[in-house]
Amino acid sequence: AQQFGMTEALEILGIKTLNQGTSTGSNWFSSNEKIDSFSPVDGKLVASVTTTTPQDYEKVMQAASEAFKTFRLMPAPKRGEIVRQFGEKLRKYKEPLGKLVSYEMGKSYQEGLGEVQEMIDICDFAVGLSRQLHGLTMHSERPGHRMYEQYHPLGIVGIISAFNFPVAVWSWNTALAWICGDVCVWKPSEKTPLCGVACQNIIAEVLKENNLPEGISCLINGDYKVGEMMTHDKRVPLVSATGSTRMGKIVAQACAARLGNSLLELGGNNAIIVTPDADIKMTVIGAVFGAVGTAGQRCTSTRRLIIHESIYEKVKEALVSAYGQLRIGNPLDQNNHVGPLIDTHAVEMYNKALEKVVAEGGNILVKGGVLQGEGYESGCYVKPAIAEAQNHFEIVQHETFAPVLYLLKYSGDVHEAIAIQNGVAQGLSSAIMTNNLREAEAFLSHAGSDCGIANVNIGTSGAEIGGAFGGEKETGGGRESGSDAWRVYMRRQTNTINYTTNLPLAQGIKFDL
Ligand code: UN1
Repeated sequence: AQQFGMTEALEILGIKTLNQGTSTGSNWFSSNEKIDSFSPVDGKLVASVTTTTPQDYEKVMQAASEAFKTFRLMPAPKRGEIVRQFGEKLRKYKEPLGKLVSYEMGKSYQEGLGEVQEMIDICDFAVGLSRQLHGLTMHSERPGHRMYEQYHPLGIVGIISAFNFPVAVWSWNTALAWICGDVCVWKPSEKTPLCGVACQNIIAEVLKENNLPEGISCLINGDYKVGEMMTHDKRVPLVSATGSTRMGKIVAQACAARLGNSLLELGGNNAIIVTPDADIKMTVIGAVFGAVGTAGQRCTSTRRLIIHESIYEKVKEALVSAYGQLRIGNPLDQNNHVGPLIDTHAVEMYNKALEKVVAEGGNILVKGGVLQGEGYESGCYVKPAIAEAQNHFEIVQHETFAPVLYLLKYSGDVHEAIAIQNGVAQGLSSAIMTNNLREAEAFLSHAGSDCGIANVNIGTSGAEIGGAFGGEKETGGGRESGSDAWRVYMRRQTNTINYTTNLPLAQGIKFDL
């Protein structure tokens, strides 16, 4: 049951009608320009945020640079304690924050809560990791020498996040960066700036309670121009960016031009291979959640089903019947499965994709359309659609951030299906539904799926935080979240120590004076 309404949730999170948009922690700065955040749920103005000016950005960078000097000296497990307290706060604020995510972004309340849960989980993960930032020791080739490696804090980490996971992706980056001794500057999507303000208010509480300096967690707001302040800034050794492939290429080039690092999480074009042995019931649940969850606006959303011809009709019928059950409407009403798209521009893209698939020779199986009338005033609610298509269609090759699912047929063995699955520019998530060991292992083998995530008997979306998250090819190659993704947030140093009174040179070189 929901304890309180949206007005109260906004109040708990410290959201005002007009919010200052630049922050170094407890210090906030405002400018004359503002971004209005409209909810795709009801089309209403939620609140506004002021944008970051170049002068404000300078203040942020100065605070961050200063903070780094002390934060890097704090023992990692003590930094872990700060992240632990942040996780505790997130538990406390889970409901209002989940609600804001749902209202500002449009995903279902359950998914909003799920997103906050991902934040809590990554905090727990980072706390443990704060005692495990291990390097290796190696044997020196010289007598009386010791060699080992250390991981040191990197500096200021810039984070550019997307609207679809307006809070979780920030926390994947910050929770790790903080335990690594870095300080963070975050530019949330200009489509979900209030989620940014709410998160900054929560972490500011923690930093204040621990008497930590300004600058450990900073917030900047605005469009790509504000993002460019960071990508071009030599003081930012790492920019972690989530968004479109187009955006990622710009970020990567700007960072590379100054030999800075970028960590990229870009588009996906995720497929589930449905083999003759697939469990149809599981396939349908996995595929439908993957295709319509978050209204098809996850990087991991299922966009393509590659179905064997022997069960094609059966799967098709089951999907059509499942789509018939979907309830579309206010995502805060827990009876609904599908909420709105982020804005009317996204609706346009959705409409174009459906037109294009028909123009290219596809066959619409479940008709789409924009919903109108009571409850749909925002103009952002669309019907999830299914089209029979072919992998080479331009529109199938393209990531449309909307609930459009393409059915593709294969007739040969699993290798044919894998070739279709890999036959796109993106490489984020992939899945196979099979009870056949040979097919499953072929899919996971060196010659199998070329994606960063490859699942067996699970859909493409909903990855756990414990694994490294990211993908290959046009997805950008970055890895965030679990496993050893933390290494990107640190700089590695190799140390050789001589504890003798001789100075032998490596490679046996003789150099006598
Ligand atoms: C994204 O869409 O940017 O695996 C992240 C998932 C979520 C994260 C998606 N845990 O679907």
